[in-house]
Amino acid sequence: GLPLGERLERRIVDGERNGLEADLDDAMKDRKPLEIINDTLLAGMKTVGELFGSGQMQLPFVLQSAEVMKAAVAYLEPHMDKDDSGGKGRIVLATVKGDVHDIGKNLVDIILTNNGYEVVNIGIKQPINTILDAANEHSADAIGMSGLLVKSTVIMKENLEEMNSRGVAQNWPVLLGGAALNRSYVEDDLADVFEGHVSYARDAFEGLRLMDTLMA
Ligand code: B1M
Repeated sequence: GLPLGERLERRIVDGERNGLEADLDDAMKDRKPLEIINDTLLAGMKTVGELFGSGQMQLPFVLQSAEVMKAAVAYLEPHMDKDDSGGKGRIVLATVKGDVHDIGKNLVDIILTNNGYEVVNIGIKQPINTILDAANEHSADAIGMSGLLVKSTVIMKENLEEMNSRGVAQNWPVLLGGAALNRSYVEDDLADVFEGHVSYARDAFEGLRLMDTLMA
């Protein structure tokens, strides 16, 4: 058969869940859970995105891959190093209105939670209203929005404009992430529009670094 790393990557691409746990146990013998996610499982999801984007893979199979990815992350999560004191600050995290993609958002949740933040993860397809209500209700220190669709980049802009018009732009620094964004769109275009502080996180680890800077 294939070497373990390649086999795990294939599992994501093929959406093959049988035997997943045994392979992950083997992989954890010489790699940390986060290394397995970053170097192997995410490579599989990237291939899925390419195959789907080029018409070589149909949506139901993408969904199966996403489910195997989620199962793998859930299995690895208890084995991660953690400081889950929650004492470094509190962030409300959401996938924006109209967008169901949540694997990246949930990874951000795990990384922040395991590194001392309290994360209020309010789920997918969240309108700005709900996001702001949650930020108020939980006295959040920051807001994080995720979105993978090109459409979501427009929604994020509208959300920031809505925060301006409600006069709450200064209340929470905003972190944005997701595959359709890029640094200059966020840090040049959106930062120009927004009356508060907005920054771009390329991945979950940059999200953590940004939070560490913002909360320092
Ligand atoms: Co969708 N999908 N999908 N999809 N899907 C994309 C995004 C797409 C690029 C695929 C493609 O065409 N190549 C494309 C968008 C194209 C566009 O907008 N131009 C697309 C499409 C078109 C769609 C549908 C419209 C398909 C349809 O119905 N015809 C539909 C949309 C439904 C909707 O949202 N209304 C749809 C549905 C789905 C599934 C349900 C099948 C499934 C999602 C399952 C789920 O999430 N529960 C799915 C998947 C799996 C993908 C791809 C293949 C993989 C996404 C993923 O999980 N990646 C994706 C291809 C791609 O992204 N290139 C695709 C792994 C994940 C860890 O990465 O979320 O980027 P990501 O997170 C990264 C960083 O971005 C960052 O950190 C993470 C890494 O550390 N990050 C943050 C993310 N959020 C952050 C927030 C932060 C900080 C960092 O702070 C707040």
